[in-house]
Amino acid sequence: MAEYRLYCFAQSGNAYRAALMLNLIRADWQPVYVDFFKGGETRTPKYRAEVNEMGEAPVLVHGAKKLSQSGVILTYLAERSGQFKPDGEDERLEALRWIIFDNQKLNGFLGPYRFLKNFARPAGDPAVMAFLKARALGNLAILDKRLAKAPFVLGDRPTIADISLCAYLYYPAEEFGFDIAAEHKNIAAWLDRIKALPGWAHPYDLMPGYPPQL
Ligand SMILES: N[C@@H](CCC(=O)N[C@@H](CS)C(=O)NCC(=O)O)C(=O)O
Repeated sequence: MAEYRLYCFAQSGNAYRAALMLNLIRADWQPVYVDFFKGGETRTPKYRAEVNEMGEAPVLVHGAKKLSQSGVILTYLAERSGQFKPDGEDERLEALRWIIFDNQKLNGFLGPYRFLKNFARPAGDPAVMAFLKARALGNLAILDKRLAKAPFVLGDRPTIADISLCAYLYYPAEEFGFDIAAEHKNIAAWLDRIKALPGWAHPYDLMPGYPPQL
């Protein structure tokens, strides 16, 4: 059995953060497929009792530790590996600030928008979709502006803040109905820089469950 096991599925940008980090740090890891769509696995009493009481993926299992929340998983892996680790108190707090912004405001709106557009049955109500899209675009603009200042979110080198924020941005433009990279030139260049890191892989190649069974 691999050292790390990650409960995940290919369409989950939240899980991609952890999967990408594991690959970038060259960890010995294996995915555990979560049947999110058809089986509704995260909603089952068994999953909530045995895997994650919050009913979410990703979950990282490492020895006796079982961690959820991608920001916690990223922090744990950065501290253990010493890679992509914010340096000192100021950077640690700055990384946390962007990870929380990402969870709540960027992928927090973009993730549900993409879910309702592609995977939910029935698809999202148009008013809800318009709200989520406007919020996501406003927050993408904030990230694009930040990335005009430096190659990575905290400066010259990539950290867990970058790995968190890029989570949904490699999925195909058709899944959003708009091209994030084409419309945000600093984000596009930053995504290319992350993609050039050794160990980078696309979410659909890194995690099981593509194409999805709906
Ligand atoms: N803030 C969490 C979000 C995790 C999350 O919402 N994961 C989705 C899959 S992409 C999920 O399991 N959702 C189940 C639900 O909300 O019921 C993280 O970053 O890990």
